[in-house]
Amino acid sequence: MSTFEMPRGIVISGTGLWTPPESISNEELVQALNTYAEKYNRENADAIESGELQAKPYSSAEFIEKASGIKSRYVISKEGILDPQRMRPYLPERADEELCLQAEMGLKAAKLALEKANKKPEDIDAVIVGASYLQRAYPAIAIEIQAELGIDGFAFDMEVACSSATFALQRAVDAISSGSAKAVLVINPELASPQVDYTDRDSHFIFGDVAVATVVERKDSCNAETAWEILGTKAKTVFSNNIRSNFSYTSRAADVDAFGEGKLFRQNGRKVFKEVCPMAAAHLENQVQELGYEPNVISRWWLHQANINMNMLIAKKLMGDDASPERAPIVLDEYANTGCAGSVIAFNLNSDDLPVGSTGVICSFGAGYSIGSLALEKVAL
Ligand code: CO8
Repeated sequence: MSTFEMPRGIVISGTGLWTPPESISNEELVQALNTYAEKYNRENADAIESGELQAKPYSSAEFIEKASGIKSRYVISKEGILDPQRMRPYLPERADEELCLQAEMGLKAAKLALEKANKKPEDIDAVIVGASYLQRAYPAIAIEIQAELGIDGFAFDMEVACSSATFALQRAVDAISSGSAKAVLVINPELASPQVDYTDRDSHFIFGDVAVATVVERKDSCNAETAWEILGTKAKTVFSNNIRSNFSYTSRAADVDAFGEGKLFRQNGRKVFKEVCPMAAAHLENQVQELGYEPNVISRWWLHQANINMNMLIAKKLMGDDASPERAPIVLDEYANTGCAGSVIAFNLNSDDLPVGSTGVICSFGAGYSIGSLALEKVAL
């Protein structure tokens, strides 16, 4: 498997970031879980005493920040998550005639990306929505957004967990290279909070909600003053059971509770950490070397945002003593793990300052396992 070197002349001309208005601090989250656990342990004291049930362990804000680097996360709806009687967001169902929540989030990011790229919906001929979870199977969220923007062309949804954005960007590059599209709007509305078990101390702190979008197009049609030319893309998957989400429409036919024990997000975080860091570092080193660069000369690494210690380790493997937050920016402290959106948020917030001629890599790594990356160079138009 080698880096896909497409003909030069395809650029990222703009990205958009939509951040939900509500944020939850570690302290707020921990207080909700600990209140819930206290009540659960009190109400089930006899069963816990007899060994029939396990006591719910308490969470700690200090642990969360030290183990992950996460200080807060944005969510669509905070109140239900922090209610010890509920422990999940409250997202009322919408009528078929209304825009669904994920399409609404994606649309906001898409409009910002179009504005940044100086593009109108009529300039776009394909829409790809990539996300870790999709609110429904069909009609595609991408087609809903396409209709809302009035885009003529084709649209589809895809899921590759944390690599849904980088893999979708690679699909955009493929479509433009092959001539099936001229300008593609890639949208990543990560609606993470409904899949979090907020009663589980191992994972209640990990995720946040957000939406990002990216315009990928031919350089010769680009209206922006500067853009990021795509030098190469690289995607890799290796099967692993260490990160799983098991809730499924087939649960109904298997006579099990779709959201019962073990059906929401779960992972063996230590194993993921140990296995994914070397894989991601080797993947990135190979990619830039295949393109004729040593990792240390790359101006910026917009890495996947799951864990600060993971990012520091990977940055150190790539840049040695030159590794720094300036060269591998961190956004997970504020946004937490936003699935596939993290590296695009890092790019959106930390790329305008770089001069023309700078190089950079957007990279994701996560469930599957999956690793996806795009090597870029800033160009003037
Ligand atoms: N408070 C206090 N103690 C805790 C807490 C807590 N909140 N959580 C765990 N502990 C305890 C554990 O129970 C354990 O106790 P003991 O030693 O008694 O068993 C102890 O602390 C140590 O626990 P861990 O070994 O789990 O702690 P780590 O130091 O390994 O840190 C991490 C845990 C932070 C999870 C870390 O392992 C990590 O980040 N690993 C990388 C994981 C990663 O990147 N995963 C990717 C997940 S996301 C993804 O790929 C796809 C999902 C897509 C969904 C996206 C939707 C938008």
